Amino acid sequence: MMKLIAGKTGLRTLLAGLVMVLLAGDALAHGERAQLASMRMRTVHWFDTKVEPLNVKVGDIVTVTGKLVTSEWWPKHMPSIEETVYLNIGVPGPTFLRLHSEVNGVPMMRSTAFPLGKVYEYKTVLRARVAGRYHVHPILNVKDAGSLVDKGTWLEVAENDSGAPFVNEITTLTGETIDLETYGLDGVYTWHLIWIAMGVAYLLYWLIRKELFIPRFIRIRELGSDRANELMTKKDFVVSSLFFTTALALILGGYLWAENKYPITIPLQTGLVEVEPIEIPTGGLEVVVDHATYDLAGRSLSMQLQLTNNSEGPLRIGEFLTANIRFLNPDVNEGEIYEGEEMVSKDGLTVSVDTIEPGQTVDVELVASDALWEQYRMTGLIHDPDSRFAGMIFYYDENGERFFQEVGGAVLPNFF
Ligand SMILES: [Cu+2]
Repeated sequence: MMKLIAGKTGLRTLLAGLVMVLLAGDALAHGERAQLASMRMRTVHWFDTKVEPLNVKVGDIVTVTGKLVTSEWWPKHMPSIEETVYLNIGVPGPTFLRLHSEVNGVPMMRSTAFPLGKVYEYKTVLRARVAGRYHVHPILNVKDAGSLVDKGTWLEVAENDSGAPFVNEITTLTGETIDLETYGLDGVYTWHLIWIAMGVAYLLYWLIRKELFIPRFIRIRELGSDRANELMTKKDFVVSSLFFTTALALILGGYLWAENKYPITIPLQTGLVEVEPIEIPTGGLEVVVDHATYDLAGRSLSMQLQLTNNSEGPLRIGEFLTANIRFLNPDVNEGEIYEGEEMVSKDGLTVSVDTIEPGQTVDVELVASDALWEQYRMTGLIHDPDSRFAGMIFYYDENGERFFQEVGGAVLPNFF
């Protein structure tokens, strides 16, 4: 019998271990693949994401910069980013301090609103707090819709040389210098202990009375609910009253203690900051999407576009971006790939017309194909009840200057 139990426990431990390993595997992906393909394609187009440096020590500064375009194809069933949105960094736990963040030059410690179809350039300055290896993602928390995540960049944080504990010193408005890592901790511990002691004492009283839920439930069944008051003895009444009075006294005492210890406080600040959006630099290229198909077997998206070049010089299409995946046109060979950047298909884009001359209107086929479609679970877009796609095309003039704009429309699946 014992052996059997031991065997079962062993199996259970093994299973638990297996589950942990599986969960850990999932945690590495941070949900970047979990979100609906249509949501990743039609909400926010993140690009030029740069995390630097990629190797730091505890206490060092890390800067995250990048740009994003809010999609004109924003799903109608999703709460809009034009209401309330908050820029943050997605890392596991409080492993960094966020020292500063800005969008289009405006300080962004509060929430804002992003009108659709515009460009936003952001910058976030972090200080590494805990050693480890992190997948750092810029993230937008959209009110009522949840978080929209950019792709991640691996960042290594090593222990600092001295091994000294991390300090986060600030000077308060009253001129006092405090370390936020430890400030007020004694008070937190003391008050928690006091309340835990109260709770345990109350439980102990009823445990010693040896009458908890089930015996009392049975008694009430015997007596009938109109005689339930008889369960309460005089002693119970006195003890409960004492606990009640002590709880009220502790609440009042806690309040007075805090008022006395921290006489000058201001409430947590909230509010909406306004940001001036930047217009998309379309560079005189007019795009009409004729139709688009998603080829399941070929893991590729084909777009038939009609392009009109209203600019002075020739234009060449260098990149298509959707759901944080970059498909680069190797013939144009423009567009920087940053250190540590993921989800880039270096030769994933083919363009049927190499150069669009000024004044010309041409039909162009764009094919974005790569195994990344499969790897990032983008094939799910064919299960979408409103089959639409959106993405960004990036193009260059003869001097290598970059322009871009969003393309989008209906997409038909192709099963053959
Ligand atoms: Cu990640």
